[in-house]
Amino acid sequence: MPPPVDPALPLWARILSSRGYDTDEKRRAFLEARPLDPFLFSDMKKTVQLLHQAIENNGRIMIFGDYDADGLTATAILIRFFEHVGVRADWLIPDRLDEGYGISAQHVEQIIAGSYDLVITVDCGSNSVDEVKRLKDAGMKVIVSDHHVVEADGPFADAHLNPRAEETIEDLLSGAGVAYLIVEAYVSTYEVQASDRLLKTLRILAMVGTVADIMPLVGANRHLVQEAFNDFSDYAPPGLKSLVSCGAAIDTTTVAFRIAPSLNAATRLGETDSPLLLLLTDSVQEAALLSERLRTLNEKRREVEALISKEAISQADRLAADSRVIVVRGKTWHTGVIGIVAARLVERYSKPAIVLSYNQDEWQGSARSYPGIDLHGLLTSVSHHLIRFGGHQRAAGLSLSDDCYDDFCLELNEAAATLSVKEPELEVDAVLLADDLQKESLLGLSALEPCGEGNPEPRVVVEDAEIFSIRLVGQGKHTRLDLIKDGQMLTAMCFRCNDLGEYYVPGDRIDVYGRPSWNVFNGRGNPQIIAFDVRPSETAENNHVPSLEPTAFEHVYRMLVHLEHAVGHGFSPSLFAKQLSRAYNRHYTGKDIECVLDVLADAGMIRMKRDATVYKVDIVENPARVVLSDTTAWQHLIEKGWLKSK
Ligand SMILES: [Mn+2]
Repeated sequence: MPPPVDPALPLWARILSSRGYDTDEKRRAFLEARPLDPFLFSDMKKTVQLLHQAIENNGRIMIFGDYDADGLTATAILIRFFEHVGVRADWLIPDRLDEGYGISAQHVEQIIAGSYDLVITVDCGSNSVDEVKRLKDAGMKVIVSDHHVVEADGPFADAHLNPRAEETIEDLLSGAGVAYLIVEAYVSTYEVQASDRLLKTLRILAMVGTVADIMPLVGANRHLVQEAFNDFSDYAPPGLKSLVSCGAAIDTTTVAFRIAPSLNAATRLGETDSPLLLLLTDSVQEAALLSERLRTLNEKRREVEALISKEAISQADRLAADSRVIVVRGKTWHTGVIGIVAARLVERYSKPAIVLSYNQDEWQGSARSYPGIDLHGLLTSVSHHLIRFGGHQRAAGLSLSDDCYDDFCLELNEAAATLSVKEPELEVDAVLLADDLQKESLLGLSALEPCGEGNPEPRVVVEDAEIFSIRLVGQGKHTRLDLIKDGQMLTAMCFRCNDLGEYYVPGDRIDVYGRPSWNVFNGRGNPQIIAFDVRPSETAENNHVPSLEPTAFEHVYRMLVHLEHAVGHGFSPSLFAKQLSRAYNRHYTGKDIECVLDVLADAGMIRMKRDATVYKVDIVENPARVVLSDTTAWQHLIEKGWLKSK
């Protein structure tokens, strides 16, 4: 539950308040985000001078980038800048599949062979000490611009720009964001024609890198993304426009789910030039051809992924039901898509997943975690089986030799079994009040946009609403609930959810969790909530004081045995209560059921797992003889007066 917040504040302010912006001043600072002064980077002045030197001398310039959407847009920003001031810059982007991230010894030789005067790295380089030194020894000036965590000590490049290495910079910029600031610093120092237009276009590219690289959309990033959205239709490079379907508004969802995947799909399949050329072209015709090419590659990526997913799922289905981590492998699986496949498996099985593919005499894999499980910690505990691994809590990469595979799987599952998994809690920013259902209040939420990483979409709970009607919509795929809350109507849309009707009937009181909005349809507006969860109303349940008779335990246990197969797969206590009430002609509520289940579990008669609103129960075969009234849970009920003892 959110911390207590002044209920007199408007909804948007209460949301910000619960996110830590708990004074007017902090809220204003959040909303009126400012750009970052590029000269806060201690090496920015020097960077600008090096750039100027190269431009004046018409020097040979090399941009070394990265193959993901952030690295590609960062590269495009600098190439476009040099082109604008009349200097050609070459680029080098490593191959995602054969070379991997960062500058290698071979790249260094390749760059030296090209006898460049200035090398600028973007979105990489902060830890490439030896490579940079080698370039400098060969007589080149090297500017490293990056945003990854710096592990190397001391200055090793002619200029090093990395927001993480600057004490005065708090913003977590993307690689493209850093590249953009280089240009901004340059045009504020030297005269550049039509610089206003140039900056607007480059800022749009930086926005794509920022959103694609999942940078927090607060502070300077929030400002940059807001401005770029405003400028998009007038100043975006034709390549980006061609990736957005006609008429679609530009927002973080479009960038994250349309633009970035299209750019990434090409490099996943080993093609680096076409996405970069798409970002560089000013010709609408060329943009159309290249975006068609990316669409084809993205289609192909989807096909490859679908095929591997299918094989992975059939392997995962054969794994023991009690395995804690899904590990699957395929000799020929395409390494460019195994990360996406792992994410699909996590979604499907609600467990961490590792997908391995055989490459260069070892199994190379991509791992994704399930909320509440520290994946990096888990891999660390079995690292003696691994050749390499790295990553963080939610995602990691790893490699292992073929003969380690079985032991690795075994020990990984053992390690995972010892973890206590925290149930993901439903976090909300605010409790929706009756006044919040007004048009002004709901439209006022637009002040919080753009939402994304670091500034999620508003999540609220509507407590104790009464169901007026339940309808299936969208060819039976979604559910629409019409609700009455404090005498007002509102709609809850539950997308990709069509079984609510089995759990609830009109008249039931529920809590709805979701994103509130003002929905306009056919010229008429009404309050709506895009629901991500619906639960029996806690207030209504809490107001109900259980008054159980000892027979309740027998009733529940019998029903569990009767429904043994079904309850093992998960059920809602309120639905169970309805069936039980009907069977025994006595009124039970979901809360009664929960109390009874607690006692049965305490007595060792059932094993119980709770996942959000869903309970899973296994009946213990031949349980040890126990007296229910000896359990703590029973005593607890007696103390509360919820159970009448004989
Ligand atoms: Mn990056």
